[in-house]
Amino acid sequence: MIDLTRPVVVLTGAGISAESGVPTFRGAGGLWRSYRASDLATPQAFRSDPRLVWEFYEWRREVISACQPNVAHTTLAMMEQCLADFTLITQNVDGLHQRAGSLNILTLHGDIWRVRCTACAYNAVDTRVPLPELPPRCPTCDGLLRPDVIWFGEQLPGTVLEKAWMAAARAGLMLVVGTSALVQPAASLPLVARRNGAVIVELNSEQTPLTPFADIHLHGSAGEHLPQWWRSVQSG
Ligand code: BJW
Ligand code: ZN
Repeated sequence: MIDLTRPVVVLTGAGISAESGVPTFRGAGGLWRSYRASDLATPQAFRSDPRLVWEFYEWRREVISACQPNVAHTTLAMMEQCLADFTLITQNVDGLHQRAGSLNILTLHGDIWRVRCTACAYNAVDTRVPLPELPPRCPTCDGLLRPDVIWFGEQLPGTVLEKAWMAAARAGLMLVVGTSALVQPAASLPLVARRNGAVIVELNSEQTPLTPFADIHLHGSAGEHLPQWWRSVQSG
C-alpha cells in the first residue's frame, strides 16, 4: 500500500513539537495569561495592542529557545535523506524542523525567528531573547516591527502556498502529523492529495476532521509512533 518510489509529502502541525515542550494552539497549554493563542494571532489584536501581542511572542520565543527537536523531527529529517522525492510542509513557526536537519521545507505560517516592518520592506532574522525593546522598531524607518508569521485573516505567501498545493497534488503518500486539521488552507492539502490518488496516513493523539478521510490513522504520540511507522515502512 505504501509506495516510497512516488513523491512523499509530510504536513506537520503543533503536535509534532509538543513533546519538545512547545505548547500547542488548541491544547491545554494553548492559553497565555488568560488569552487564547488564536485570539492573539490576529492583525486586529496587533493593531489594538502591539505590545501585548509582542509580549505573547516574546514568551513563545523564550519557551522555544529552550526546546530541542525531538525524535519525530529527526525521523522526518532522516526520511528526507532516504527518499528521492520528499517535501515537508509545516504550519509550525518554531524552527525545530530546520534545527533537526530538514532541508526542503515549506513554512506555510512563517517563522517566529524573523521580524518584518509594518511600514517598509525590512525583513530580517532576529533570534535575540529577550528583544532589547518591546515592541521592536525598524532599524531602517523606525516603523513598528511585527513577527514574520501569518495571522488569521491574512493571506499565506503565494509562492509557498502554490508549491505546497502542487506537492500535495502530485503526492503518492501524504503523512499528516500533529495537526488539528482545522485551519485553512493547510487543512485542505491532504484532501487535495487524496483527490489525486495519494494514500493518506494521519498520526495524531486525537481524532480530527481529517480522520474519516485517512487511509491509515495512527493513534498516539508523534515521538513514539513516527519512528516506529518509518521503520515498519522501510522494512516493507
Ligand atoms: C499530537 C501530540 C503529539 C498533540 N503527537 N499529535 C475556509 C473556511 C473557514 C474559515 C476559513 C476558510 N479559509 C480561511 C479561513 C479563515 C482561517 C481559518 O482557517 N479559520 C478556521 C480556524 C475556521 N484561515 C486563515 O485566516 C488563513 N488565511 C487565509 O486563508 O487567507 C485567505 C482568507 C482570509 C480570510 C477569509 C478567507 C480567506 C491564515 C491562517 C493562519 C494561521 N496562523 C496561526 C498562527 C501562526 C503564527 C503563530 O504561531 O503565532 O498558525 S493560527 C495556528 O493554527 C497556527 C498553527 O500553525 C495553526 C494550526 O494549528 P495546528 O498546528 O493544527 O495546532 P493545534 O494546536 O490546533 O493542534 C495540535 C494537534 O496535535 C491536535 O490535533 C492534537 O491532538 C495533536 N497532538 N500532541 C501527535 N505528541
Ligand atoms: Zn521599516
